[in-house]
Amino acid sequence: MSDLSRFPITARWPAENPGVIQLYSFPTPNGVKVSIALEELGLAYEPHLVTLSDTDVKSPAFLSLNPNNKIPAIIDPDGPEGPLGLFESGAILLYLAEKTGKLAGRNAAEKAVVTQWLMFQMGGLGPMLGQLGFFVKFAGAAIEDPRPRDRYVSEARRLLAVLEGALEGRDWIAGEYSIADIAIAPWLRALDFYGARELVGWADHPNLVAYLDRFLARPAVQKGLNIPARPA
Ligand SMILES: N[C@@H](CCC(=O)N[C@@H](CS)C(=O)NCC(=O)O)C(=O)O
Repeated sequence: MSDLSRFPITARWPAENPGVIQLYSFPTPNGVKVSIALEELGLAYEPHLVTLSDTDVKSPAFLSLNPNNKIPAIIDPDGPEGPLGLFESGAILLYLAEKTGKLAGRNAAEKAVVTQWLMFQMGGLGPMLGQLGFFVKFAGAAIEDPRPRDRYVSEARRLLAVLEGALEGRDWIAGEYSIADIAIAPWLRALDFYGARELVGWADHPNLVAYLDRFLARPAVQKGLNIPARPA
């Protein structure tokens, strides 16, 4: 029986099954990357709903696992050197792919390309579309100065054009389906939630439209998108 008591987060979100990966998350684009990867990889896990409110992500219990107060985070009781706590979705995806030997390329060259697109998402697409959402849908929408919003609209358009070109003639961004797709596609899906599809010319990107449909048709994706379940 695994003992996770050295992780203070387990006092606030107790592990019913401490022998499996503990997932602390909310179904946002960053959060679902991990639930989708866990589903795709067939790993056993226990999801815990951590909302984005300060009472959750800024609680001492959550900060003990991720001092950066953001979901997702995991504890793997069966880590390489004993139980391992981890945050940052990109790091978690790489860790899970390495643990299983799946979804990150079959040789060093393929792994490097998967990592390249994963970094493109982590350093570019995610932060830029996240800011776009802030200025179009959330609190930033009330700001009258159009420059921040315009800046993120043009960055989003630029990044979408990069992806549209890279997907020409291929189903998945690094060739085979990989953790890079699991990182990228939920962010493309978020454009609809932000009401920003028209702003960024989504319909003018046929490769992206087909890519997102292909991603959403996967059973593991459909399941992972709703884990942890939102409160009723
Ligand atoms: N770079 C981080 C970003 C995670 C992130 O932005 N999480 C958001 C939800 S999508 C969050 O927890 N926000 C809560 C807050 O900032 O207080 C990752 O990829 O894990």
